[in-house]
Amino acid sequence: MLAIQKIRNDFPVLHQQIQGHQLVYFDNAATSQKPKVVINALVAYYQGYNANIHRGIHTLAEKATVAFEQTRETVKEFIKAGSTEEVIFTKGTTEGINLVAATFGRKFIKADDEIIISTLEHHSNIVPWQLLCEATGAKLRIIPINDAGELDLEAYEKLLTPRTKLVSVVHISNALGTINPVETIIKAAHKVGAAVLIDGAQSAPHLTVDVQAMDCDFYIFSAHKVYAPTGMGVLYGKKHWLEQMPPYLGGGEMIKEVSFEKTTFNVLPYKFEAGTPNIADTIALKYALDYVQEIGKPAIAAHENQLARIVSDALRSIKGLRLVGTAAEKASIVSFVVDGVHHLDIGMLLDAKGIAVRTGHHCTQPLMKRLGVEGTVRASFAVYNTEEEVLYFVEQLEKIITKLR
Ligand code: C6P
Repeated sequence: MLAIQKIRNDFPVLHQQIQGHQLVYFDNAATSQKPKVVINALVAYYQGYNANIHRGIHTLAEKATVAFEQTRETVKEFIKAGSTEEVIFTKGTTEGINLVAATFGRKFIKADDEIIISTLEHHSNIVPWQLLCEATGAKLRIIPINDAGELDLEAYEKLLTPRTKLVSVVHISNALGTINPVETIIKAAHKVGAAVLIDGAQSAPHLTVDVQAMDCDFYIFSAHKVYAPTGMGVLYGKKHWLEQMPPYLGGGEMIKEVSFEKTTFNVLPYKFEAGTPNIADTIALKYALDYVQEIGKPAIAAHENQLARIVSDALRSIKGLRLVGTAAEKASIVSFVVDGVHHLDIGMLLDAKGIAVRTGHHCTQPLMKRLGVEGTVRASFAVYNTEEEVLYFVEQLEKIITKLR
């Protein structure tokens, strides 16, 4: 059992009233709240040792550089990467996927090659590949899903051919909560020689991730969904791929030597980190990951899943309400629609009771189309949510639905 009240005290933002009601924050799949240790780490950096990194020999620069690189070490442990050379800092999941599309794509994807994604993907794991296909003449193939929101693995196996150069799939669907069988997907892709990118935006906060055991070629996540600041993310890539890929952005830090005739590039991971990075937020990420590890991901997941179970069970008995996404393997995301009631109206009326949920297409328009809905109401849970909040949510939702009908 988690000491929830103690955990809640670590998150200052939770202790406020919204429209006269205690805030209930169920929009954690969009971004999670930040514990004091993370906020304090930002303040400590700006008040105590703000300096650029990897450049100066003065004391503050050295201190900032050490703290920045400590985060790389912590991330390496957090996802069980083989070395810190394989841990590239980015702005977030979106930038990480675009980086791979631009660089792996430029090097390894040619006309008539094929890239496989799935129906479950977030727009950031669709559009970069469409742009790449337009530029190269490669083709995009889509793994279909069943009505529960699970990938059709038989169809996937049929899509795999020697032309497949990359498979890029989400680990946990942000819209439905489906947990994809990534090990099976990766094994099958490797059999035809394709590399695999896992969009870990929703799995990094909830699942224990071991990129080496998983054997993915790339794993990408955003710091802000793991209790760390926005504007910071991680791209893990197997060293042999990263070494062969051309740089993404050109500029300071990513070079070894520059002349007007020719530039040589820095070693990994710096080859992919041009310009002054997001130093404060990167430093703060270490504090967020340490916070998560101290509580323990299995304990966090068990708690969140229990909340999701209570909500799902309660919602099933509401007439006219349909859960969207009922996969056997699910994370703590509950999406639903209500007959005759617009999801936006439900979201606004929940907000009036202090409850924050996300409504809309969740940046997964093709998925929404496949499921025959325009959008859903989505409640997503984090370590600081409580059973009391979940029961309040169900009670308020029932009242809202009765009123709107
Ligand atoms: N999903 C949500 O409310 P960025 O914006 O780069 O940090 O992450 C993009 C992204 C990519 N893949 C998945 C599976 C995601 O869930 C997200 C972000 C948020 O669901 C905001 S759209």
